Amino acid sequence: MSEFKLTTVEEFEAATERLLETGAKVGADSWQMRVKNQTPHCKFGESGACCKICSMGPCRITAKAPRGICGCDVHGIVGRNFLRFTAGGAATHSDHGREICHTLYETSADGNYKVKDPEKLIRIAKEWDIETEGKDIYDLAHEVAETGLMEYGKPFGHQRFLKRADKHTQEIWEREEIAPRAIDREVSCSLHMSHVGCSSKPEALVRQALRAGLSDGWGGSMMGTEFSDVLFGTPREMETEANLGVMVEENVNIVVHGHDPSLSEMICEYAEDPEMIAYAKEKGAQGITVSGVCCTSNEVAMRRGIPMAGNYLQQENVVLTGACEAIVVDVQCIFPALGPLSKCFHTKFITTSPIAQMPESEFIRFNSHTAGENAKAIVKAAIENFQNRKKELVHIPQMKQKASVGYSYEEIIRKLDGVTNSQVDDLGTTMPLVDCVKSGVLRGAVAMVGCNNPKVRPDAAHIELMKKLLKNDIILVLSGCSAQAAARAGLMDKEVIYTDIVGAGVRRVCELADIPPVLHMGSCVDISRMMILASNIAKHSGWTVSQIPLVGCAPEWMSEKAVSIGNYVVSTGIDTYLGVEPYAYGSSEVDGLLKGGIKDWVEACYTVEKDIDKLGDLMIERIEEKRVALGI
Ligand code: XCC
Repeated sequence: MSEFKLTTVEEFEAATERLLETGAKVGADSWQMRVKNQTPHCKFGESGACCKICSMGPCRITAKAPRGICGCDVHGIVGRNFLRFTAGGAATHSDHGREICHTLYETSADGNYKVKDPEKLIRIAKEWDIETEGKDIYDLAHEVAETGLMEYGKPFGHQRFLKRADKHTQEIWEREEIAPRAIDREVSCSLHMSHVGCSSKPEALVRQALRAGLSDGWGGSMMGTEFSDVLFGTPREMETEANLGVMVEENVNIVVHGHDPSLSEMICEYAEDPEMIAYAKEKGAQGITVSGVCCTSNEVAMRRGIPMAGNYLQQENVVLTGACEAIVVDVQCIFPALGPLSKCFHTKFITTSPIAQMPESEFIRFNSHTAGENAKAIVKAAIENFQNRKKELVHIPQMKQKASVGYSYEEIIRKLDGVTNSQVDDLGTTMPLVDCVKSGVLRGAVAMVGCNNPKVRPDAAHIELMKKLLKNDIILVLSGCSAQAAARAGLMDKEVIYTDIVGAGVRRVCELADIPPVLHMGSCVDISRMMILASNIAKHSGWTVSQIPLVGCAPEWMSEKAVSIGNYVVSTGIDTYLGVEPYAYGSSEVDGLLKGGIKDWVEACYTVEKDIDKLGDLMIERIEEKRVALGI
């Protein structure tokens, strides 16, 4: 067995404790303190039984007051809240996708943004019946971008990308009337349905929640992923590192945080510019290190090998190192706490998007026309800030692991092709993977995704579940903060397969395909890559998606986006396991639909289990049940 050692959650926690001591010295607030102030949480809010959709209330449902003033019962109230929660997530992902469409529209041969993957662009154009012959690649990019933008508001028809799904899944969407129409329409319709005096029937509200989720996963998010690939390159296997130890004390440290790669890609470009590096040296540093937090980090790790400093609940830690010259953010998952926290240090907290404006930040408005100038100004400001460090506050926990990342759908197929070469469609085949599952070398797969949530011991659920599943010969595909938890622990180092953490079957497959046992597929929007993978497995194997020994899991989820994701994952036929309750348990009807009833519609549903070990057992059981049903 190998010498390789995982970093434990206890080691993560000890590093955080040490950083919080620095925080205490400078009077910094922390999420750990705020959690204490906010606990216990309001039970009405947590169970979804509080309605403040009109101003007659707020109405809170109890045994003594079973209906709101309008007469809506708890099932209607919880259902409306659940739908609004989903709509918030679908809007957020999809608006990110829309921004990427706009960036694609702005590409030009001599501009800030170029087409890096023309093949993918041509493939999408053909899929969308856009003439490609004899067309300049930038004219084509503009036409595809405009067609993509139309997907948000088109008056008729359904999302174009639905045709990518296997036939059976498409038929389910059609039959259940959940095939998403224009993305903005699904979000608006969700708000309309949940307005005072509209729907209060749980079935109707949950059905729309599924449709809104699908407009995200097979609409906005999928465009976000695909067009980011066209713009910045489709991820290929790449070596990088993860955890706070990727920050370098002698260098200017710039941390990128958020979700939209348009900004972080530019920052990375300029941080590599010899002129900027020389300037950093002039200011007393040895160089410039860019690292990342949250999904922006995943984006640049997947395409450039930029190291991942941390995930969602590590964002304050990067500032607490005292060695962060600038934390540069775009949109989503950014703590407003970074404003006051950065003031306790020399750190510049730079916001860049009109979508995410925060007090006590420096706002440098970023847009595609001025992207180069903006990025250069940000890198320069960080360099000039190096001399303002308070040396006595600097402490970077010396903790990092190697990680192989970059497993887009295309890259997974390429890796599988290395094992057997059997083309099925123009993107290759998933059959080697299917054969491993059929033979039992792999028992199945889990798509593990999502955030950190202080309701769960941070990162512990992700990492412990991954270890349990790997031991049981279940391979994992990951995204978002789950992927970063794995990378920080060392589970993305290919060496991990030579330890007893990994079962013999997973080891064999990983050795043959030369992959780590947990595959980093990207950011939150890249869960759309997982949908393509699942549908193509269904197409190639002849199974339906719901028959594949595959489940989804978000053990530490927290955001509205996560619920939107969950809804499109179950609606694609993949049972989904959560470690945190959605705000829906106040209604037996809504709760019952989510955890069982919707199975009659989409062949999959949710399971919620807060005991993480049990959650793992339930997933393994489900995978084994699916194997028995398939007779494999
Ligand atoms: Fe945000 Fe995408 Fe959640 Fe992480 S996982 S906390 S949503 S960064 Ni997507």
